Amino acid sequence: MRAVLSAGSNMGDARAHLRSVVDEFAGETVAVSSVYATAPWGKTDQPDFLNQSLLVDVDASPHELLARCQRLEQAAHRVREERWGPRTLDVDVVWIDGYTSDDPELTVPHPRAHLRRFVLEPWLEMDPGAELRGASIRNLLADLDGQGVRKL
Ligand code: A4P
Ligand code: MG
Repeated sequence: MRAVLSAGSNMGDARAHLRSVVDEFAGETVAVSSVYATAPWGKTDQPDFLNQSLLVDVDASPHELLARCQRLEQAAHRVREERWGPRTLDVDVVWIDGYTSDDPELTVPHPRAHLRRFVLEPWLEMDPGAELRGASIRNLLADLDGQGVRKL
């Protein structure tokens, strides 16, 4: 099963938190994006994030993949406080090939992915022909304005 994951951190050692995700999926990774410094989305009065995406090919069910992502968040001692607020590590399942779900536990594609430059830009880097909700990532990006994203 192919999937796109998006990792983000803006607390503590953000580079190390992102590395923990890359390490977890090292044997199952098709492509990994650069690390991007990104302006906070949603709640803007918080530090910039580092974001990175992975295209993985895992021998697991969608919920097993989510559980692996959540274990990584827990290992980074993530404290859930305010919505869209600062976090040590957030790992979202952005897209799964041939799979959609509106289950609140695991909504796929991620309901806000198409609005987020910090998700689409790294995805475009990994897979320039990718599509989301019937639109090319490239066109979705062209429709977004603002949202500073800088490849490091
Ligand atoms: N859940 C449902 N679908 C999914 C999915 N596709 N992937 C459920 C992951 N989780 C999914 O998640 C709450 C619940 O969503 C989980 O229990 C899971 O079962 P959460 O991560 O605890 O909630 P949250 O992160 O506080 O809220 P939300 O709305 O999910 O936040 P997001 O969407 O993850 O956004 N700005 C920049 N620049 N970079 C960022 O990385 N991240 C956020 C968080 C906001 N602004 C940002 C960034
Ligand atoms: Mg999340």
